[in-house]
Amino acid sequence: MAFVGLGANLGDAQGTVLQAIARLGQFDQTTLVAQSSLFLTAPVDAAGDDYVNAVVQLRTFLSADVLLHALQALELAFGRERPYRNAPRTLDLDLLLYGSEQIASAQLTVPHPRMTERAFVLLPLLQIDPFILIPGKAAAHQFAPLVAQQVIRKLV
Ligand code: PH2
Ligand code: MG
Ligand code: MG
Repeated sequence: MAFVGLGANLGDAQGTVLQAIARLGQFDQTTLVAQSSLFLTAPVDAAGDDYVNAVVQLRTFLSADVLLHALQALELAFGRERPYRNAPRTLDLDLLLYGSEQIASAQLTVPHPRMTERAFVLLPLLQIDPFILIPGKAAAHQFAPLVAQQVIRKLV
């Protein structure tokens, strides 16, 4: 199972996230197993409008690298530009977890290194699977108290 975090804060963020979730379910050798609610979240370490965030669970036979490339292609299909770090974006797709694997390559770090510090990742993830383990770290729910002060509101 892979978990992917979605984020958008440019243009029709909610529409983009919903369309992107549908497109993730159409990836080769992949099924959409679960999706969280959409959340409206205050930017963390970033400027610009509030974000729409969500997390999805995928069953996939794609390798982590191939999945990463497919995620990057989908970002581009939604007009993603990268003028500077954490710039407002039409669509951000982050590979959060890939089974029980720990990956540290030049292109990819899994588990996503900041996922335990961010309510906009942790809370949607826990909504899908309250018992999910973060390989090399701990049960995800153990980090929830640390992000309790971050502003995040359920949309749909
Ligand atoms: N993504 C970031 C930086 N800050 N803040 C929120 N609320 N949501 C995000 O998706 C987000 C962020 C870098 O990818
Ligand atoms: Mg991100
Ligand atoms: Mg990203």
